[in-house]
Amino acid sequence: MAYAYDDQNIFARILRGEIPNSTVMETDHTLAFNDIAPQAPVHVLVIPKGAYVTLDHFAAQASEAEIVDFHRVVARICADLEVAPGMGGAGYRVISNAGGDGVQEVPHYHLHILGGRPLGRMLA
Ligand code: DGP
Repeated sequence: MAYAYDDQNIFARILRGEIPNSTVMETDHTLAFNDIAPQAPVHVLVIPKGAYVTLDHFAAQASEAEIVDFHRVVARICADLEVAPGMGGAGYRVISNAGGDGVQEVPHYHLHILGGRPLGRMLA
């Protein structure tokens, strides 16, 4: 089985500059931008620039440079937006939806960073 990447998905179009976005941070390998329908005061989407569908696809096939860069961007955003507990923030939640059961709307790997309010329990 191979991962099938649809290069017409919305985030691929954002990466090509075909659709505007509210960029929070950009590096050689990673782009982070505000979610169009924020669920919390901080709701940032972090995406690799490479063509990966899900977290497992990214983790299995991205280079170490891409994987490290992606997570460093997550850390810098959590610090910059003052949600990182280790940096004096009150906390955050990271979500990655995958596939049909995960209700993934956009088939380009992304992490949601949510914060800026108490997020409640997600798992019982
Ligand atoms: P999901 O694939 O279910 O993890 O969620 C996709 C998220 O992407 C959802 O929270 C809404 C957001 N989104 C969809 N289209 C756009 C867009 O064109 N711009 C931005 N900034 N966010 C989008």
